[in-house]
Amino acid sequence: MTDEPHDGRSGIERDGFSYLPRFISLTESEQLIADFTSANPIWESRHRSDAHARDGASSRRITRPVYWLGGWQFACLGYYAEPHYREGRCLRAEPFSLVIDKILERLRPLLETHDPHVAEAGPPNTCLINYYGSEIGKGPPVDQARLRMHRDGEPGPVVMFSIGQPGLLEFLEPDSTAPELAVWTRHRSVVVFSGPVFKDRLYHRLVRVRHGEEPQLSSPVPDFRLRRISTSFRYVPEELISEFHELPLKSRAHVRGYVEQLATGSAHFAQQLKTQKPSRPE
Ligand SMILES: O=C(O)CCC(=O)C(=O)O
Repeated sequence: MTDEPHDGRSGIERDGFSYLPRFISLTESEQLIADFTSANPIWESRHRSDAHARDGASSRRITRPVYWLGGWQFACLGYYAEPHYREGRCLRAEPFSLVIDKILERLRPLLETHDPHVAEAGPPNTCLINYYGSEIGKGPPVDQARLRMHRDGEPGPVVMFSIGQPGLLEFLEPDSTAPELAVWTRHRSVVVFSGPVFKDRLYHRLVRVRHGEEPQLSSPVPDFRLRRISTSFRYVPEELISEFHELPLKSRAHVRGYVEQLATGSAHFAQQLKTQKPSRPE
C-alpha cells in the first residue's frame, strides 16, 4: 500500500506492472501529438436502462472525449470482456500510424515477458485515445480530467502511453480508497500491466491531471482546454472486429449516429457506412 504516489520520474518494475519514463522519444511524441490533435474525438454516451434511469432507458455521457484506432468499442454497446462479452462489440477503426507500430515493436520483448501469448498473437491491436481537460463555456471551466475506476476485460497485457501533463494513475481494490500502486504518469512514459494482480484483481482509475504549460496541446474538441492525452492499447481477436455492415441490426442502429459523425472527418468511417452486406449467392 502506498501513502505518497510515485512521482513518475524513475522506472517501476513489479510482477505484472512496468512503468517506463521517457520510453517515447521527443520526435515520436511530437508525431503522436500531431496525429492525436488532428483526430475528431467524440463524447460518447452509455445507454442506461437500469433502475436509476428515470424514463426507462436514458444515457450518461462518458467522462472525456475519445477516439479509437484499430477497433472502436462504443460505450453504448458495452466493452469487450472475456469470457462473456465478445461478439458485436468492436467496429473496425482506422489503422495504427507508423510511429505507434514502431513504439509497440520496441515494447515487444517486454510484452512477451508480461504474457508469452504475445509472441503468437502479436501486440495489442486496438487503441483507445483519451482526451483529458476542462470544458470551457460561459461560466468557470469545468475540469473533466479523470476516468472512473474500471478493469479492462480484453485478453493479454494493456499498454498505455502518456502525453502532456502528468496524470495520477491508481490501482486499487474496488471497495478500497487506499491504492496498492499510485504513480504520476509523465509525458512520454509508457505503462504495461497484465496478469492476476494488476489486470484481474485490481481496478484502475485516473484520478486527476496536473496543470502546466508544456507541451502545448491544441484541442481538437470545441470548447475544451486539453492538457493530457493517454492511449490504452488492448487486444481483441481479429475475427471479432466487425465491419459496420456485419454488426447486428440493433447495434448498427445504436452506433449509426456516431459513425456518421466520425465519417465527416474520416474516409475510413465514410466507407464503413457505404459498404453494404454482400448479397447471398443464389
Ligand atoms: O489515462 C490513463 O492513464 C488511464 C487510461 C485508462 O485507464 C484506460 O484507457 O482504460
